[in-house]
Amino acid sequence: MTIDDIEALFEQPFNDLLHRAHLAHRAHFDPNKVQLSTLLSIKTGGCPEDCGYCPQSVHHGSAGETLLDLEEVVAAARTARESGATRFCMGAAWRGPKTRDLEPVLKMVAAVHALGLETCATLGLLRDGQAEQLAAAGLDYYNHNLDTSPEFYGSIISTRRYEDRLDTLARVRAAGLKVCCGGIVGMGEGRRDRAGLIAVLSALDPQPESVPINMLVRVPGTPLADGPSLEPLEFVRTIAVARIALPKSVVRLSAGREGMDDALQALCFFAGANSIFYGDKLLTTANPDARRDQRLLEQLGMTPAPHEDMTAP
Ligand code: SAM
Ligand code: DTB
Ligand code: SF4
Repeated sequence: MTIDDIEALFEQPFNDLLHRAHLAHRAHFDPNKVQLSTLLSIKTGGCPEDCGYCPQSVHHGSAGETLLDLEEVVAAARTARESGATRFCMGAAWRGPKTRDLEPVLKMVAAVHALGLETCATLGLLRDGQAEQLAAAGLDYYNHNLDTSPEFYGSIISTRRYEDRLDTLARVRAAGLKVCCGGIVGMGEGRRDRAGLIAVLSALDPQPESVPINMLVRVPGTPLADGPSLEPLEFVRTIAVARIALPKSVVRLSAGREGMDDALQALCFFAGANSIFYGDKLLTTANPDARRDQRLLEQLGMTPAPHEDMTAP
C-alpha cells in the first residue's frame, strides 16, 4: 500500500474505517483472543540517545542505574508467567549493547526461555553477530521501533538515523528472530506522518509479527511533555489503519493505556488491536494493574492466548 492509500484510509468516515478494519481482523484472527506481554526494564536510565519522548535519556536529566541481576529478572519473569503473561520483554536504556553488556543479557534470555515464556528484548541498535547470539540464547522476538515517519523522525531524535533502525531490523530478520516493530503517536506529528509510519511498517518484507502502537506518555522533563495531545478517536483510527495495512500482524495497544478508559480500549480492540502490555509498569511509567485488565477483558469476553493461538477459528 502506498502512503496515499494509507492516508485515504485515515480519511474515511469513522464507521466505514472501523467496519473495514474489523472485517480484516476477523479474516485473520479470533477477535476474542488477546496476547499479553509483560515488560521489565533490565537497565534503566542514563541513555546517551536524545529521543524527545523518552524519560531515560541523559539529555533530559536521567541518571543511569546498573543492569539488574539474573535472579531479579528470573523472579520478575516467574511472576509475569503466574499472572498470565505469555511473553516477557526485557528493555535496556542503551544506544545498543556493548560486547560486555550482551553476555549477561544472553543468560537472562536463556533463563526466561527456560521458564516456557516467549522472550523479547529491546536493547537498541545491534551490531554484527549480536542478533545471532540472541537467537542462539533462545530469543524469540526483538523489539525495535521506527517510532514515526521518516520525515518527522528528525524533529524527535538527532543521535541516530532512520536508516540505522532499518539496518537493525534487517539484522534481526536475517538472524531468524521475529520482529516487533511499531511506533508512537501523539508526538505532534500530522496524520500524514502516522500514515508514513504505517506505510514503512507495511513495506517491510515480511511484515513484522508484532506491531506496538504507543500513545505518547508525557513525562515531565522530556521535551514532548507539554505538547498538544492527540484526539482519542484519531488514536483508534491509527489502530484501525494499522490493522488493515498489516493484516497478519499482532497489533499491540501499547503505552498510554493508563490514560484510557475502558470504552476507548474496547474501541481499539474492535478496531483490530489484539495484544497489550500487561502488568502495573511499562519500563519506567505506570500501566493499568493486572486486576483492572483482567476485569476489562472479562467484561469484553476476551481471553488471553499465546501469539500462535490467535488465528481465526
Ligand atoms: N533503548 C532502546 C531503543 O530505544 O531501541 C530500547 C528501549 S526504548 C525505551 C523502547 C521504545 O519505547 C522506544 O522505541 C519508544 O517507541 C518507546 N517509548 C519510550 N518512551 C516512551 C513514551 N514516553 N511514550 C511512549 N512510548 C515510549
Ligand atoms: C514499545 O513499543 N513500547 C514499550 C516497549 N516497546 C519497550 C515501552 C514503552 C515505554 C513507555 C515509557 C516508559 O515506561 O518508560
Ligand atoms: Fe535511549 Fe531507547 Fe530512550 Fe531513546 S528510547 S533515549 S534509545 S532508552
